[in-house]
Amino acid sequence: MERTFCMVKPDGVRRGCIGDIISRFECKGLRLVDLKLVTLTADQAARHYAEHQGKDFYDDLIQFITSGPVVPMILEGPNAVAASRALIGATDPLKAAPGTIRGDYGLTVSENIIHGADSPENADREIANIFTL
Ligand code: RTP
Ligand code: MG
Repeated sequence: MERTFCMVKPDGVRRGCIGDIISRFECKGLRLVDLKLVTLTADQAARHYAEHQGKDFYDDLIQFITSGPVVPMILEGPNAVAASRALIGATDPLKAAPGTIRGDYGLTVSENIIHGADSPENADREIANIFTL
Protein backbone atom coordinates (compact mmCIF):
# COMPACT_ATOMS: atom_id res chain seq x y z
CA MET A 1 0.00 0.00 0.00
CA GLU A 2 1.31 3.46 -0.90
CA ARG A 3 0.30 7.01 0.00
CA THR A 4 0.41 10.05 -2.22
CA PHE A 5 -0.31 13.75 -2.02
CA CYS A 6 -2.50 15.56 -4.56
CA MET A 7 -3.81 19.12 -4.47
CA VAL A 8 -6.55 20.83 -6.46
CA LYS A 9 -4.97 24.16 -7.44
CA PRO A 10 -6.75 27.56 -7.14
CA ASP A 11 -8.04 27.39 -10.75
CA GLY A 12 -9.59 23.97 -10.13
CA VAL A 13 -11.31 25.27 -6.98
CA ARG A 14 -12.51 28.49 -8.68
CA ARG A 15 -13.94 26.52 -11.58
CA GLY A 16 -15.85 24.07 -9.40
CA CYS A 17 -13.88 20.93 -10.27
CA ILE A 18 -13.25 19.67 -6.71
CA GLY A 19 -16.09 17.14 -6.66
CA ASP A 20 -15.34 15.67 -10.06
CA ILE A 21 -11.62 15.32 -9.31
CA ILE A 22 -12.24 13.55 -5.99
CA SER A 23 -14.79 11.32 -7.69
CA ARG A 24 -12.26 10.24 -10.33
CA PHE A 25 -9.73 9.24 -7.66
CA GLU A 26 -12.38 7.37 -5.67
CA CYS A 27 -13.74 5.55 -8.72
CA LYS A 28 -10.19 4.49 -9.62
CA GLY A 29 -10.02 2.77 -6.23
CA LEU A 30 -7.81 5.20 -4.33
CA ARG A 31 -8.90 5.77 -0.74
CA LEU A 32 -9.25 9.34 0.53
CA VAL A 33 -7.32 9.49 3.81
CA ASP A 34 -7.54 13.23 4.53
CA LEU A 35 -8.35 16.52 2.78
CA LYS A 36 -8.97 20.18 3.55
CA LEU A 37 -9.71 23.54 1.94
CA VAL A 38 -6.97 26.08 2.72
CA THR A 39 -4.99 28.96 1.24
CA LEU A 40 -1.27 28.17 1.35
CA THR A 41 1.10 30.54 3.12
CA ALA A 42 4.07 31.91 1.17
CA ASP A 43 6.35 29.66 3.25
CA GLN A 44 4.31 26.53 2.51
CA ALA A 45 4.27 27.39 -1.21
CA ALA A 46 8.04 27.95 -1.27
CA ARG A 47 8.69 24.61 0.47
CA HIS A 48 6.21 22.82 -1.78
CA TYR A 49 7.89 24.10 -4.96
CA ALA A 50 11.49 24.23 -3.66
CA GLU A 51 12.70 22.11 -6.61
CA HIS A 52 11.63 24.86 -9.04
CA GLN A 53 13.32 27.77 -7.23
CA GLY A 54 15.36 29.85 -9.70
CA LYS A 55 13.40 28.79 -12.78
CA ASP A 56 11.83 31.53 -14.91
CA PHE A 57 8.28 30.47 -14.03
CA TYR A 58 8.93 30.20 -10.25
CA ASP A 59 7.62 33.63 -9.14
CA ASP A 60 4.44 33.26 -11.20
CA LEU A 61 3.98 29.73 -9.83
CA ILE A 62 4.21 30.89 -6.19
CA GLN A 63 1.91 33.86 -6.90
CA PHE A 64 -0.63 31.55 -8.54
CA ILE A 65 -0.60 28.73 -5.97
CA THR A 66 -1.22 31.24 -3.14
CA SER A 67 -3.91 33.17 -5.08
CA GLY A 68 -6.86 31.38 -3.46
CA PRO A 69 -7.93 28.24 -1.65
CA VAL A 70 -6.55 24.85 -2.68
CA VAL A 71 -7.69 21.34 -1.75
CA PRO A 72 -4.73 19.26 -0.59
CA MET A 73 -5.50 15.57 -0.08
CA ILE A 74 -3.84 12.31 0.95
CA LEU A 75 -4.74 9.27 -1.15
CA GLU A 76 -3.88 5.65 -0.48
CA GLY A 77 -3.79 2.53 -2.63
CA PRO A 78 -1.49 0.20 -4.57
CA ASN A 79 0.96 2.33 -6.58
CA ALA A 80 -0.94 5.46 -5.52
CA VAL A 81 1.73 7.84 -6.89
CA ALA A 82 1.77 6.39 -10.40
CA ALA A 83 -1.99 5.80 -10.44
CA SER A 84 -2.81 9.39 -9.50
CA ARG A 85 -0.25 10.83 -11.94
CA ALA A 86 -1.83 8.74 -14.72
CA LEU A 87 -5.29 10.14 -13.91
CA ILE A 88 -3.88 13.69 -13.76
CA GLY A 89 -2.12 13.56 -17.15
CA ALA A 90 0.78 15.49 -18.68
CA THR A 91 1.95 18.80 -17.16
CA ASP A 92 0.86 20.75 -20.27
CA PRO A 93 -2.93 20.32 -20.60
CA LEU A 94 -2.61 20.64 -24.38
CA LYS A 95 -0.49 17.47 -24.39
CA ALA A 96 -2.51 15.69 -21.68
CA ALA A 97 -4.74 13.00 -23.15
CA PRO A 98 -8.49 13.56 -23.15
CA GLY A 99 -9.91 11.55 -20.26
CA THR A 100 -7.21 12.77 -17.89
CA ILE A 101 -8.00 15.57 -15.44
CA ARG A 102 -5.69 18.10 -17.13
CA GLY A 103 -6.71 16.85 -20.57
CA ASP A 104 -10.37 17.45 -19.79
CA TYR A 105 -10.21 20.67 -17.75
CA GLY A 106 -6.97 22.55 -18.44
CA LEU A 107 -5.75 24.81 -21.23
CA THR A 108 -2.42 26.26 -20.06
CA VAL A 109 0.62 24.90 -18.24
CA SER A 110 0.52 27.69 -15.66
CA GLU A 111 -3.08 26.87 -14.68
CA ASN A 112 -3.27 23.11 -14.91
CA ILE A 113 -5.92 22.35 -12.28
CA ILE A 114 -4.13 19.91 -9.98
CA HIS A 115 -0.80 18.89 -8.50
CA GLY A 116 0.29 15.29 -7.91
CA ALA A 117 3.43 14.16 -6.04
CA ASP A 118 5.95 12.46 -8.34
CA SER A 119 7.47 9.98 -5.84
CA PRO A 120 6.56 8.43 -2.48
CA GLU A 121 9.41 10.40 -0.86
CA ASN A 122 8.12 13.72 -2.24
CA ALA A 123 4.59 12.73 -1.22
CA ASP A 124 5.73 12.30 2.40
CA ARG A 125 7.54 15.66 2.31
CA GLU A 126 4.53 17.44 0.78
CA ILE A 127 2.12 15.85 3.28
CA ALA A 128 4.31 17.02 6.18
CA ASN A 129 4.47 20.55 4.76
CA ILE A 130 0.73 20.98 4.43
CA PHE A 131 -0.95 18.58 6.87
CA THR A 132 1.36 18.37 9.86
CA LEU A 133 3.75 21.37 9.99
P1 RTP B 1 2.85 19.39 -10.43
O1 RTP B 1 4.16 19.34 -9.68
O2 RTP B 1 2.11 20.72 -10.24
O3 RTP B 1 1.98 18.20 -10.18
O4 RTP B 1 3.15 19.35 -11.99
P2 RTP B 1 4.17 18.43 -12.76
O5 RTP B 1 4.89 17.52 -11.80
O6 RTP B 1 3.43 17.83 -13.87
O7 RTP B 1 5.16 19.52 -13.32
P3 RTP B 1 6.46 20.18 -12.64
O8 RTP B 1 7.57 20.05 -13.59
O9 RTP B 1 6.65 19.67 -11.24
O10 RTP B 1 6.05 21.71 -12.58
C1 RTP B 1 5.31 22.22 -11.49
C2 RTP B 1 4.30 23.21 -12.01
O11 RTP B 1 4.96 24.36 -12.50
C3 RTP B 1 4.22 24.90 -13.58
N1 RTP B 1 5.08 25.01 -14.73
N2 RTP B 1 5.09 26.04 -15.51
N3 RTP B 1 7.12 26.35 -18.46
C4 RTP B 1 6.28 26.73 -17.54
O12 RTP B 1 5.75 27.81 -17.57
C5 RTP B 1 5.98 25.80 -16.46
N4 RTP B 1 6.52 24.61 -16.29
C6 RTP B 1 5.94 24.10 -15.17
C7 RTP B 1 3.06 24.00 -13.86
O13 RTP B 1 1.89 24.53 -13.27
C8 RTP B 1 3.45 22.69 -13.19
O14 RTP B 1 2.32 21.97 -12.78
MG1 MG C 1 5.84 18.20 -10.04
